[in-house]
Amino acid sequence: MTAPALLPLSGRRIPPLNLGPPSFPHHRATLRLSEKFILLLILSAFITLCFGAFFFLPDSSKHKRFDLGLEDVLIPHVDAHKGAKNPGGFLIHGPDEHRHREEEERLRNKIRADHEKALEEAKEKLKKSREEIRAEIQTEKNKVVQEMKIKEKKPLPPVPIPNLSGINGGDPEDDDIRKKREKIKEMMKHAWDNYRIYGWGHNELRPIAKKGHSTNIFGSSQMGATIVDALDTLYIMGLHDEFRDGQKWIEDSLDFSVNSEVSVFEVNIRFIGGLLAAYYLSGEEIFKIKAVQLAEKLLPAFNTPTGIPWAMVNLKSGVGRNWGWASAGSSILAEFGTLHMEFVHLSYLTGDPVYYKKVMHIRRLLQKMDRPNGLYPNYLNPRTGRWGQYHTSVGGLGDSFYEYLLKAWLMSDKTDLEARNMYDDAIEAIEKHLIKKSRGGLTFIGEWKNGHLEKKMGHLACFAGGMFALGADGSRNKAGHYLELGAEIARTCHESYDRTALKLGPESFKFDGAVEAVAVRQAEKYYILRPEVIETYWYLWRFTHDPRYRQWGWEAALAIEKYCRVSGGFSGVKDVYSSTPAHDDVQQSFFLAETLKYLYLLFSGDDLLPLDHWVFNTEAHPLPVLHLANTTLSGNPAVR
Ligand code: DMJ
Repeated sequence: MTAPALLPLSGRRIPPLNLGPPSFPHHRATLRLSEKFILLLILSAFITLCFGAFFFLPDSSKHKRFDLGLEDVLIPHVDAHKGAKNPGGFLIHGPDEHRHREEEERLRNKIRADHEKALEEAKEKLKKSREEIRAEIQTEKNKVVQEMKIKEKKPLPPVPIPNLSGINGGDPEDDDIRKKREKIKEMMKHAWDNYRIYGWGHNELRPIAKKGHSTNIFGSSQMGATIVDALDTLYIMGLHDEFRDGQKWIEDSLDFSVNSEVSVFEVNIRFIGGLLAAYYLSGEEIFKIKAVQLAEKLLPAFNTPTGIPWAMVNLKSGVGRNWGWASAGSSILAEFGTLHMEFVHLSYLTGDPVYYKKVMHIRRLLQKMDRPNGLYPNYLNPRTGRWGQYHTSVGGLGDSFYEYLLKAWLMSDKTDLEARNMYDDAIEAIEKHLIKKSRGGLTFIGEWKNGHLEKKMGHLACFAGGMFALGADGSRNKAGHYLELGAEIARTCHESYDRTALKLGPESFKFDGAVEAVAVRQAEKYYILRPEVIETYWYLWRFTHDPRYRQWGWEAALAIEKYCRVSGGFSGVKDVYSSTPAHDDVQQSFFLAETLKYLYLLFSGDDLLPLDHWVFNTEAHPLPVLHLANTTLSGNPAVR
């Protein structure tokens, strides 16, 4: 990452003000009702004028007519010499002509009466007090909201439900492991209960100040990010009362019709991913409906000259833009490249290929581009379709793009070979140019910047240990090699934890001469409850059953309990090398979505969410494998 101090969350940063233009048609009804009355008045005045002109002008039939064609269609008229014309343009004579005049008169009277009624209503409105008008607007608003709710309840088309085995269970036989699992569940309850008390509905929690918290990635609205992110963890832990509380809040209060500029990537992985996982686990339709509503709001972000989405979109106006700090106005690889899983599921569940087409378009575009040294740079300009700065990283800004190539293949029941090939090509280039061994024998993943390798690895890049292990099976005859590589990355990341005072890892660490796996700059010494190292332990545990991964995971859990737990929840710490660390006073939503979920899975049996049926999105939301071979998602590589 380029500026870790500014990257408190997933490595994406601080957007400035929203300069977006007006609203989306969808929401006008609910939010512009007062304007409706003004418009009504103007319209009435205009109609009065038109009618005045129409009735007081001399009868055109007695004079020379300017036949402009349209007139025949819009107003039935009479030709003085040749008889009347009906609306279709045929000539009418004798009694027919009389009947036609009567009909015309009747129509005029009706229009006049309607118009007068509208005028009267408008006058009545103006006589009312401000409060009365406000109350009426509120009633109308409520009506629209009610109608929308009814619409929301409309079921989406049925699709074959994928294999959902393993959503319960995982009870460990070993007593010690069972106790550890129980402890993780208790930590989850502590995090959730405090959020419930002090931060309910806010995006995140300040566990020391004991109040709500949010950041720019969620926009300016309270969208209950922690609720949505935590749901599936609650579900698999059997915390069903808490799950139902969250569901109720989502039903009653989660509203996407807000004038708020959000990160497309973050909202996709946390909200759409979280809602879809909650839907698959619980079968509750509301989650699917909300996911689809939100996805519709993200679609305008793709309205760029290239189809590469903007980083941010205003949920109300649909106006998008990129982070001010991104090189040359670029979109970020890890952001526009981390939509595939959720978008394929959206197309699957709705039967609407629009989502699928958006992500496949991104893939096509990337396939056509030159890649320096076979590497994907992190920045791509959505206007020109050209790379920005040549910076490549498997940590922040690049990370989950590679993850989603592999997971697209896994999620398609291994039929999306195109994605698998792109993944294999990408990691071969990464291994060649970015992965090195330190003098002390630690394998690390550096970053390619300005033509040279920076020997620094971010906490975010530690997820790659799990990714290499997950992708070992199905690789180009190198399964053993990738499993080993995954294990080496896990060891390095464990070292980055072990070499600190708190036994928690820094945000990024260096490999420079005598310095190995240690943060050097003060701004890189923080730990914000991130999951990546524990995620890697869990994947390695599933594939090897080597007890060291459970032991390392337990060390991390104890350290979190000891140094991050406070009375109001869990907080990040500012310096993992200080034995008396200051807290940052933020309980990140991904702590509940990912860190605690991976810990819980680490101490569960493999029958809970088995990896041949479930693929975890980058926010640890499990989505089922789809058997797409017989499904029509136009352009689906499995079908072609
Ligand atoms: C999460 O939001 C996701 O894992 C994302 O891909 C990057 N990292 C954060 C947590 O560290």
